[in-house]
Amino acid sequence: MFSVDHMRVTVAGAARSGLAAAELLARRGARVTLSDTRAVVPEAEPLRDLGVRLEVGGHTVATFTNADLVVLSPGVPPDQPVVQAARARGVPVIAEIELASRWLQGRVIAITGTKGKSTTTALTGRILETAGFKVKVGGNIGAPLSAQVSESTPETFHVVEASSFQLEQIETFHPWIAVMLNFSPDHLDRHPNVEAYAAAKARIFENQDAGDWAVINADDPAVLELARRGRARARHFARTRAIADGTVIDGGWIVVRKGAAADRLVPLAAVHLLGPHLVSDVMAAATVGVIAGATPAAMAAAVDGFHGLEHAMELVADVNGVRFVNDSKATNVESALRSIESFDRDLVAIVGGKFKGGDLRLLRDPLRARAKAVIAIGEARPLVRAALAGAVDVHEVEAFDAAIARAYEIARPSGVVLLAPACASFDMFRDYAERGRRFKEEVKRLELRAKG
Ligand code: UMA
Repeated sequence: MFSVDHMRVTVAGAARSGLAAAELLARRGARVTLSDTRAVVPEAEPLRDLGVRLEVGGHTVATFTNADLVVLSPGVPPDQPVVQAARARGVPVIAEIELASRWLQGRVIAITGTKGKSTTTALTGRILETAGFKVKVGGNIGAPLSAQVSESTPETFHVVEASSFQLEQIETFHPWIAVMLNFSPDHLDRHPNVEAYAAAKARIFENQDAGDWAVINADDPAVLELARRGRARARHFARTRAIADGTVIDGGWIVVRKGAAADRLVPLAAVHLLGPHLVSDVMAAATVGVIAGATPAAMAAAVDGFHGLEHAMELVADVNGVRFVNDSKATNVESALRSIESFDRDLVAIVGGKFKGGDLRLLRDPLRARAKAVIAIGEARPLVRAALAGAVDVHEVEAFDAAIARAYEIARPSGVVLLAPACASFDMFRDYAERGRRFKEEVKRLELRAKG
């Protein structure tokens, strides 16, 4: 059993992941220093009672080089000098999910991909719960894995959303089921290139063996390629390709096909999510359900009761015939592309924010075919204009509320206003959730005004 008793452990980043990791480590007997660049971190103060030392206002080299172990929060870039100095001194540097996973007693079902991770993670959790299993849902979805350790039992399924930032720093993290939903360029502000981002994602399969499962999107050639070297048994799902073996759509049902036989899992009529791409996520979750032993009835009931996550293709309101859809979670080009393609016509898309890389020109054709206009917001306004001008009318609007009001005017009388930024939110908001909430507040205001 992994022990940190009396070890000097430095945890970098004192937000959700770092606070949970520091608490876990302190309770397991480590001498913990929690280090953060912020000058004041009030949330960390209670940890002093557990003996945790706080270092605020920056990371000092000694705190990292004198440690026996360094644990990184996902948002802390691993290539910064203090981390490199620790590594150069032979200090192991691991991710918070790596730390937590060393103490989990239950099995890990890890879900990664560029788009749809949170939806699939949440739905997988619901399916397994409905089937009567003991389930904990966490990871990148917002609940650090470290906080699940104390409640982990051998029967627990830990359904873990795993981001590239987390997977980048694993060592022994070993999912019983690893799911890869899709792959396209993202996070190029953090990873040096697409290859590095891909390599981080592919690490989800790295510690799997023949007793494990890899759930793979066979519609996506990049996923097939990244999964090729894995040793786990593969289960494919495909929404748009005909495959002889795996989870497919047939006669209005999600079915699992094996040669000539096909078992019905979930009727498509039970899927209440906006956008065909979300059906792929449902298929991935159902495939995990089959492996874990959930009955089709439990799966169908869970899917039927699932109306999606906040900020992920969330239908906010219908104001005088104009529908408002919040996809603030569409923080990369691929996600925005999928959400735009979910509508047929009269679309007004709000695009922009802090650009993370990717090719915005991929949005040209889909927008040309269905959009009345694009409202460009945030730092990326000029990039959005340069990428899309000529294919669709682009209006640059500085203030977020004004952007929404302009979108509404253009979408009238019966269009769709879609927040699908294709960019991160950090230029204007704390995170995508705040951006989504602000969108919804503004829509509510429009709704009240429209009602007089
Ligand atoms: N900090 C430092 N040094 C640095 C950088 C940051 O000390 O060099 C500090 C900041 O001052 C702050 C803390 O680190 O106090 C922030 O750490 P964090 O960004 O890891 O924040 P957490 O709250 O711990 O959230 C992390 C994930 N954040 C990121 O990956 C950026 C959350 O994913 C995740 O839900 C949470 O752990 C629980 O597991 C969010 C996310 O945006 C949702 N993820 C990206 C995405 O989905 O695209 C990958």
